[in-house]
Amino acid sequence: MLVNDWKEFLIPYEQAVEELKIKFKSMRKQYRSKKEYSPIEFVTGRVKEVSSILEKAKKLDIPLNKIAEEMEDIAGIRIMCQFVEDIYKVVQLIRQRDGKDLKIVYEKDYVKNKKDSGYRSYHVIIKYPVQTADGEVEILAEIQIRTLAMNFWATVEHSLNYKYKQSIPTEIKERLKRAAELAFLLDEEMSEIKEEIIEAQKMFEEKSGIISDILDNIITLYSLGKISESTDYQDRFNRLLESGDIIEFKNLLDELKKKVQQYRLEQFQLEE
Ligand code: 0O2
Ligand code: 0O2
Repeated sequence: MLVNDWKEFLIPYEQAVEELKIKFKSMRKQYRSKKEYSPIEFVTGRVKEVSSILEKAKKLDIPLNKIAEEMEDIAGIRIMCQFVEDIYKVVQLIRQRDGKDLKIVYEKDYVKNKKDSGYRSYHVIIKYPVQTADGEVEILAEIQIRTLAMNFWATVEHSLNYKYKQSIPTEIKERLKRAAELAFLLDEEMSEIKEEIIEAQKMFEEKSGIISDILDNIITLYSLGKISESTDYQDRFNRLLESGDIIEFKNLLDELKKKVQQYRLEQFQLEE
């Protein structure tokens, strides 16, 4: 192919990369505008260099007239996530679009089944329609979904591969494999911290709910004319605020609820 032919050949791929980047970046924006946690941290994309296409075609024995059908990653999108679980949420988001603006061809889970090199990422190969001046063309694209730690490892390993022209010394290969495991350990550790943070947030919300119910019931007691009892409960509540755990708050709330119910019933019977 001549230089100009390559330029023309790559136009739909460039368009696909731009469109897909916008689509995934706007998913992140939508989560953020709803003040929700986004499983997408950031998105990058690239069209493979002509020299890399030629190299890969040679390696995989793909004739030049079959590149469009057989080379899956001429258009590449990379989605970075904070946590491993987010990768699967993003895969789910992509699956929801299957048959709409893209078609999933197949998926490769290198997160659960790491490659020999130590590489981890989730790959989704899609067919993506691009509208061109000559009508619609459907191109293949590869979406790589990975954590920040996986991305860090893959970037360093990729640049070492480049430096050593694919033949990294055995000792360095082994060290890279160990580093990949350490990166994965970091991901697992971060996931556990995430669970703890979510747990702590839930506890905080539950405690705030109980505290506001206690205050409501103390006010109700007061409005039912039980002034001194209401003051006693207020004192107990103040002491709990200094050192009480959630169980003690729950117990105080149960006691208060029973009292309020009892006094309401008495008042109702008096009125009859
Ligand atoms: P923002 O506001 O910086 O997040 P283009 O210039 O149109 O070809 P793009 O996507 O702007 O394409 O450039 P590129 O280089 O593909 O995109 C990289 C995007 O990822 C940029 O965001 C970078 O800021 C972001 N990025 C790169 N590395 C990191 C990183 O380690 N952490 C984080 N959080 N973001 C990173 P944008 O889209 O310019 O927007
Ligand atoms: P580039 O420069 O990123 O575009 P093969 O390349 O034959 O092993 P195949 O069938 O093309 O595999 O698909 P695979 O294994 O899913 O890999 C496609 C892409 O995933 C690669 O593209 C890399 O981007 C990435 N990848 C796969 N394995 C590794 C790895 O061990 N280390 C790093 N850093 N990246 C990896 P390209 O064309 O190889 O490279």
